[in-house]
Amino acid sequence: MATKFDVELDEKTKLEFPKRYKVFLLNDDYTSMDFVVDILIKVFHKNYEEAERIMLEIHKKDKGLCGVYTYEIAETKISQVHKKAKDNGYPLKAVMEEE
Ligand code: TYC
Repeated sequence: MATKFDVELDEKTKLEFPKRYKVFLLNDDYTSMDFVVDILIKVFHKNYEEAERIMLEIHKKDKGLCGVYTYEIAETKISQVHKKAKDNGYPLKAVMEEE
């Protein structure tokens, strides 16, 4: 049975869902298709078919959705992409947008 105490507790413990952020890869003229597929598999946990589909979508439409995450996870994915790209001499870029 709800009491005055229960109502006050509910107001104080109101929970908000964390905001979610879409992470996109951007097209460029220099990064190899195989490298982008590899990034989609290793960083974004896509299977080969899905990774190839997303890579071709980016290649044709200039950007493609790779996943939706909380802010810190999105930021980590972007850092991982930029580090792997830099280590391999590619200019591949990832960006995030609030959902
Ligand atoms: N456009 C690149 C090429 O022709 C391939 C590519 C796809 C690059 C997706 C970046 O996010 C990207 N080699």
